[in-house]
Amino acid sequence: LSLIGELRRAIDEDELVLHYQPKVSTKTWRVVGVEALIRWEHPVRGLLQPGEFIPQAEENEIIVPLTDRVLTMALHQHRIWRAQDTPLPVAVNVPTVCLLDETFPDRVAKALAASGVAPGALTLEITETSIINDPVRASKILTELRAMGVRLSVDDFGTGYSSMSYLQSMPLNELKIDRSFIRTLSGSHGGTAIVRAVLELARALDLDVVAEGVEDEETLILLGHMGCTYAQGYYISRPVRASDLMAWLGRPA
Ligand code: G
Ligand code: G
Ligand code: MN
Ligand code: NA
Repeated sequence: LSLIGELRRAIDEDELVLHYQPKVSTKTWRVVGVEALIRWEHPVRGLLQPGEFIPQAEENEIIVPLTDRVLTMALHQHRIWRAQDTPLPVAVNVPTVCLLDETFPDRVAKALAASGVAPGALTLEITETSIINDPVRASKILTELRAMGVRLSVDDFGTGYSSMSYLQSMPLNELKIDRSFIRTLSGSHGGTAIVRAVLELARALDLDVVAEGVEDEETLILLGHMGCTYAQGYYISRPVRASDLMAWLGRPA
């Protein structure tokens, strides 16, 4: 069976699972939300990471039902957390194909309605490159999503080699500074210029900023001092299954 054929089966037979990586406040170190990251519990090959199947899925129409599945699972998990008095906002990664698909806002609306989750509890992470691919179409779809009350975040910010003019015209809420700029903050690297510039830009445009890829305490503290409000990364927590997240938060699963 081809990978795509197998993925079709995986969707039908519930082999796809989500892990969750917390996003924390750099001031209080409290969790403010989680990013859902897909894994595949393959019956023969074991637990597969997204890098092993997402790139191929994105070349095929299977990415559409796969993304719908991820949305449904993430919203369902939010409902469970909410019932446990832990209503963590969830972020889902949106592939380019979906961002440029006119039926996407409607599919998101249906997933929200079916789960009974408030739109504001959902963040969609969109890569900068997929916005730049087709800014006119992206803008139309992002405007519809924003009008529904969903939050919009630009993932991997700073890697798209873009003019950044889209930042003014699109209804965004958040920038996630790519980890390549965060990695050089601590130790002897001393590369703070880009991060400072992004923070300044975000302040002017009234956007939240999340630093990705925080791998040590020094970086987390430095980000707080620089005025970066939110952070995510292995130092805080790796992506973990939902039950482990509750344990990490010190709550019964
Ligand atoms: O979890 P990991 O670091 O291996 O993720 C690798 C890449 O796969 C990241 O770029 C991430 O955005 C992407 N990815 C993870 N989960 C999903 C998902 O549910 N949908 C899509 N489209 N991409 C995902
Ligand atoms: O493209 P996206 O930002 O969605 O990628 C998320 C991926 O980044 C996940 O696969 C996750 O495992 C990985 N990731 C998260 N935190 C860190 C980190 O601190 N260091 C590194 N190297 N990767 C990270
Ligand atoms: Mn992401
Ligand atoms: Na990223």
